[in-house]
This record gives sequence, C-alpha cells and structure tokens, in this order.
Amino acid sequence: MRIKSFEAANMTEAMQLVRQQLGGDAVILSNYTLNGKVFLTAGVDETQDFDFNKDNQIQPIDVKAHFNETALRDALEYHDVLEAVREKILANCREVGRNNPGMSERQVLEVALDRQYQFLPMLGTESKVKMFMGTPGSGKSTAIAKAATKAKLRGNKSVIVSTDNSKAGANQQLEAFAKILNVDFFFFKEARALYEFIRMPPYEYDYFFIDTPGINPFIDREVEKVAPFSESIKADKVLTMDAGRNVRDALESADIFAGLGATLLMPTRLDLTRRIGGVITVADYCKFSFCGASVSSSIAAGLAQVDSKSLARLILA
Ligand SMILES: Nc1nc2c(ncn2[C@@H]2O[C@H](COP(=O)(O)OP(=O)(O)OP(=O)(O)O)[C@@H](O)[C@H]2O)c(=O)[nH]1
Ligand SMILES: [Mg+2]
Repeated sequence: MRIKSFEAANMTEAMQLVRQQLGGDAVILSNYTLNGKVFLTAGVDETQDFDFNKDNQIQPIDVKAHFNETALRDALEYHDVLEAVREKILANCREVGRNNPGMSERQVLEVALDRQYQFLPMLGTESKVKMFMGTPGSGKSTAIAKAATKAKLRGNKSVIVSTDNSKAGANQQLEAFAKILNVDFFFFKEARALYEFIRMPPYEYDYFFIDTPGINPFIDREVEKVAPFSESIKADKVLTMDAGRNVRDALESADIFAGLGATLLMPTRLDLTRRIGGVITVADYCKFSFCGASVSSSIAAGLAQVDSKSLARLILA
C-alpha cells in the first residue's frame, strides 16, 4: 500500500497529480479545501487485499472468490463514476463481500454505500434554516416548494425567503406558490437584512426555506451574489444539482458550492437522467450528505428520499 498527500489549486489538478504519481487505481482516502486549495490524500494497493485475523497476523485474501465484482464494476462504469470513487466503492464492496459471503451484489452495494455516504431526510437535517443554492434552473425553487409543502402537510409552520434579485420576476413564482400554500414569504436584497430576520427571536417558524439566485460558479462575480447571504447565517446549505451533468463539470461546480458552505446534496431531474456518476462522485468528493432528490417537475410529487437502497437500485437498474 502506498499513501501520498497532494496539494493543488483545484480538484481537477489534484486528480491529475494522483493519477500521475499513483496511477489509475489510486483511491482517495480524504480531501478537504482550505483557503481555496485542495488537500487530498490518496492511496494505492499494489499487492493484495489484506485482512486482520484474530492473532493480528496479516493474511492475504483472495477477494475474487467471494462475489462477482465485475457486475458492480460494469454498473459503476456505465454510470461514469469517476475512477477514484468507483475504486473506493468497489474496495468497500470487497470488504463487505468478504465479511458476508452469502450476500448478493445488490446487498453488498447497499451496505458499501451506507458506509461511504450519509443520508438525511430533507426536513430532518440539523438546522431548521435551509438555504438552497445551485446553478440556474437546477431546481432550487421547485425543491423549496416541495419541502414547504411537505412541512405544511406535517403541520409545521414555515417561511419562504427569497434573496434572488438578479433576474426579473425571479420571486413571482415562489411568492405565488407561498400564497397558494398560505406560507409567509419575504424577500431580502441584502445579507444583513436576512441575518437580522433569521436571528430575530422568538422563532415562530419550524422551518426557514431560503432561495438564492442561480449562479454560474465559474464566474467569480456570480459567486459573489450568493456568498454574502451564505456567510451571513448558519443554515443547512443544500446544493441542488441536475443529476445528469457530466461528472467532471459536476465536480468542479460542486466544489465551488462546497466552498460557499453547501454540505447537503439534492440531485434533481433524476427522472430525466440515466447515468448518475456525477451525483455519486460529487457526494463522495465534497463529503456531501444526501438529503432527498427531485424526480419530477410536479410539486405535488414531492421529494424522493435517497438512501443506500435507492442509490443501489439506481446504480444497478
Ligand atoms: N423533469 C423535472 N423537471 C424539474 C425538476 N425540478 C425542477 N424541474 C423544472 O426545471 C425548471 C427549473 O426549475 P426551478 O425550480 O425554477 O429552478 P431554479 O433553480 O429555481 O431556477 P432559477 O431560479 O432560474 O435559478 C422548471 O421548469 C421546473 O419545473 C425535476 O426533478 N424533474
Ligand atoms: Mg428559482
């Protein structure tokens, strides 16, 4: 086993270094972003898999004897999961398969995904303040409408807040929706006003759903439209991401939203998507927890829950 740490300007560059120095089989062990730089630790297993027996002696294990890795590898390749993440999932699968020789590929994958990813219900995340961010048209407002509907159905009181003053009529859709749902609606142009509103006690709302302008994360001045709002408050920050985006674009884009504070991932347009490699890769690299998914443009359809079972089903479909 060789382990090496890398420092690079961005994730793409870091991945190039990993490939150059450790080869295509390298697995990412950890990564984080600090002051805009990516720090990443990767490793490569050049011999065999090992397991520790009771006597703490190392014994080689014939991993192929236990389950059919090829089927899982083929599925992950079909979905275009980035190599390093694919290998990490397969390594987890091997270990699960080793410990549970009777398990099917699907069961092995489910357990492996459960180890590798975190899954939270949309309304059950840590903070009652939920801020949605993403590229234009990625489904932020639709997701808010769906979440607010669910909250309403559960008897919770929520408020919808827009901070989107970047395009004409941006708020009309959400405001009209809030009216239909009989939910309070506010619009704040300035981060300061949002901050004052959120911190104003006593909280009479069970949930605050905050919409932000859709931005191109590759343009700094667009990022600056969301940054002050994100920095001004503590919230669960949700990245809505079109599930069908190609994996490398998705990763570079998501990395910037992670820099803006996003820790939760909500894949959208799953109904229009066959290959979810972007989603799987992004969640692993950026250490996002899944918090539901959008599988329809219809608000009545609500948000779908994402867990290891549904993710495994999508991968093996
Ligand atoms: N098929 C499908 N359409 C969706 C889904 N989510 C959103 N849409 C549609 O995608 C379009 C954009 O959705 P919005 O919710 O307005 O996206 P947004 O991120 O708020 O867009 P901006 O505010 O313009 O940045 C709308 O036509 C939605 O109906 C989904 O899961 N599936
Ligand atoms: Mg919107």
